[in-house]
Amino acid sequence: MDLKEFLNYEKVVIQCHDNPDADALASGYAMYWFFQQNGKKVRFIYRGRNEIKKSNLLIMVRELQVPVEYEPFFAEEPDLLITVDCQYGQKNITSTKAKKIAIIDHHQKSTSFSGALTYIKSDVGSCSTLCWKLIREAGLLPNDNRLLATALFYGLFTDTNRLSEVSHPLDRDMMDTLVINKATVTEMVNSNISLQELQITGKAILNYDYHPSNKYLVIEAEPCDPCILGVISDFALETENVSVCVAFYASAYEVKFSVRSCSKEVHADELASFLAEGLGGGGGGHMLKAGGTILPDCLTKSARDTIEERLEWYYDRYLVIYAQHTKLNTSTWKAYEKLSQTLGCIKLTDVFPAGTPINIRTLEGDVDTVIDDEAYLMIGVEGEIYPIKENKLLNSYQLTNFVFTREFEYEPRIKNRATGEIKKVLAYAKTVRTLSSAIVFAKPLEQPVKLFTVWTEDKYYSGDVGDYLTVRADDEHDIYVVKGSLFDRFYKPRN
Ligand SMILES: [Mn+2]
Repeated sequence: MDLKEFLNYEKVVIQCHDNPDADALASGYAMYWFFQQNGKKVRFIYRGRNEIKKSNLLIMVRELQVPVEYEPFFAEEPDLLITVDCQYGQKNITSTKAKKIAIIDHHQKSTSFSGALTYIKSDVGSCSTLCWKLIREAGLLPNDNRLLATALFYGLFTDTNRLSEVSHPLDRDMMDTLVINKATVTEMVNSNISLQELQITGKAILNYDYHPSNKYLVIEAEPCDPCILGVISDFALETENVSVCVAFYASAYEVKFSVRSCSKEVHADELASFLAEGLGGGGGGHMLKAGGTILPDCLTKSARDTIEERLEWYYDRYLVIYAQHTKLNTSTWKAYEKLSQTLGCIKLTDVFPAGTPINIRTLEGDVDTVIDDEAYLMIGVEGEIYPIKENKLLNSYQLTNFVFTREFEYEPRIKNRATGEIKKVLAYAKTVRTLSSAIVFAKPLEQPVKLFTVWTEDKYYSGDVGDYLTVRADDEHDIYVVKGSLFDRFYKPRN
């Protein structure tokens, strides 16, 4: 989506969802500012039955001068209507007539409305992040308006449970870049919960549902600000013999839930996507903290029954393998030969000098390290990035002088932590080729597994039915999972 194309429209209205939250307000603010800076007439409205009354949002509108107007009876028909943090045609936004409609959102795509221009990225933490990206691409610097920058930060902050559920690198880029009014954020953060919500928190905790066999807790709250769910689940996880907690509420518009895990056998983000799968929502987050949404229309029973049932499935479905202590009986498995592959690699001293402290940012997360002469980065077949030492690299791969190219959803970047200078990696990437053709035994999985490999004792890899469980012929503990869709590309049956 290129915002500059929108400058051809005469009358532009931006609308966020009814009962706006901080992310909706910040997103609309960013769009409003874009048109205003380009000398266009623009309005930013919200509709619905309720006027903003939460105290943190009142502070936000007042202190950050959010140019939003409450227009329950809006009757004009703009040339362009941009809906932010929601999708035109859905229940949570009152419909406004318009000649052209554009949608910017970070929720799961669910609009059936055709003919709209859409920019929907459901894996980022806030719509503010998307608006921040769009207005930068259109040539504006959000930091030129400190109040807007603060609003964008607060939008991400509240939509990701105080940043604890942030996982996308774009969200991190925005967090690192924005220059904000800290005092205003502190003021908003400390007016976040009303006394009534404090009571909701207490009542919810009294009605917990504990499952001793798998040590998880399910807590239902009355509909409330989603941040309350994070408060409840963070707090409840501190209880002894509780290793996973799911807190949720069900309102007419959505079921929101928050997942916390301190069990190494349960990644919170994986459980969150499992709970929401096929139910019109999605999840975000990381191993320890995650959250998600389910659309009530997709439920065939109550939200509580659905969540309880899915939790039971989740615990029943996996076989857990600790590769270090496991010998698999591979006598009936087929033998395969590993095919030669080309991958990418980057010598880190080509990017910054040895001794430089760096931060590597990828779709999978951030890594901090210091460059030394032996340090390389590998770019795997699916674009995943991981560090590797020179001797290990030369043992398995042959370096070539060919340039390496590929498309990334988010191109990894390396930041010099001493100077703040940021470089993208692709310009430094060369092609490498595998040297040996290892022999492996492999078998398609009949049950999902969680595999702790020899190298990753505290983090598991998930394999689903149809993926391959693979063991190197020369090392029975070298067990790993290969995606079913990729297996034929990497291995051929041995004759
Ligand atoms: Mn949002």
